[in-house]
Amino acid sequence: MRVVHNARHALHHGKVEMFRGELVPCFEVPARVDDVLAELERRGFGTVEAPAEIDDAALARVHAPRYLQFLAGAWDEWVALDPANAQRDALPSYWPIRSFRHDVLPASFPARLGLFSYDAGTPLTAGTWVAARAGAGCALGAVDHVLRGERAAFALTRPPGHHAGADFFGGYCFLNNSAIAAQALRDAGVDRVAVLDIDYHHGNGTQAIFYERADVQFTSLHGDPHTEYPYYLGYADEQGAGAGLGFNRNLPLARGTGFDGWREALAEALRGIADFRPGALVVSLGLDTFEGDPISGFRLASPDYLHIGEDLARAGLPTVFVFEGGYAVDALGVNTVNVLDGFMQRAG
Ligand code: Q9C
Ligand code: ZN
Repeated sequence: MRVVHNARHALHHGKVEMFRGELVPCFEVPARVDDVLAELERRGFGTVEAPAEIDDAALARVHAPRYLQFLAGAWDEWVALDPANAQRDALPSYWPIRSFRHDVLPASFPARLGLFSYDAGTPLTAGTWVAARAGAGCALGAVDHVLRGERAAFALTRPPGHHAGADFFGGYCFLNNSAIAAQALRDAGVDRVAVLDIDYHHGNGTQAIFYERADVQFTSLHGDPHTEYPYYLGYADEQGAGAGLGFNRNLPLARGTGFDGWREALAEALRGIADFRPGALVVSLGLDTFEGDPISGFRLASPDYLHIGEDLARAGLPTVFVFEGGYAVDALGVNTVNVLDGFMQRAG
């Protein structure tokens, strides 16, 4: 399998995130991708390559121009507030919730930081824009391989993407790599694209981006938002709206779910995807469903990920895998490569 690897990922390196009243060390760390790369090498799995330079037009197919502009200049604005900020992550403190205006773009940088985000757990750092933009390039590179006839390709990048919406960041995500991949497949002429999100957390950004569309179907398996992040989206009754009604599917599962229950939900998700008759599949590949994950609550074990890969291959679709969450760094390489390996073994 072709692996398009973001060599610039470590330029995004948050120090701290806000958690229950204190700043704690980031869970989303550069070692995550390094561990996956090391496991690919150890097993001699796949061909690792760098992405081609990207065209920002592909980002603007998914993200709002004023949001992209904000991201591109955010670090310089942060440091301009106070030169000492060069040593600190930028974290928002204010958010325009119900009754506030979203159309006015405040001159204040901290005000715009809050306008374009939804949590205080997603630090923006000196290299965030460069790393995230290169990561979107990896997603586009993986799409190119699949368009050229490869059965599957993997975009190995961080920061992750599925919580980022058209004009907001959050959940460690800035650019929605999976949405950018799905849109690029559409733009290349694939009539119907399915996105399957198997990260522990609901892919609220991807859902929101495609919610009113019938050409991109979104399906997500995740921890029940009644108790799990991102809390405010990801419920089973969210089925899409307008032209997109019937093309969004959420399968929330209780915290504590093990592989048997999880795999039944996967089978159900894959039946819905088959009914849609897509020309390609984008998998938001989060590995935070692992029993050892420090911030999640499912109980999947390392060998289970081989079966996930096999089940996904049985869908018989050209498949773009996009790396998302997964924070048990020591097991992350094995679990990730298990999915890809199981897929290729079954795909032949
Ligand atoms: N201190 C992804 O997996 N908050 N994002 C968790 C733990 C945010 C996860 C709180 C979790 C976001 C891509
Ligand atoms: Zn996650």
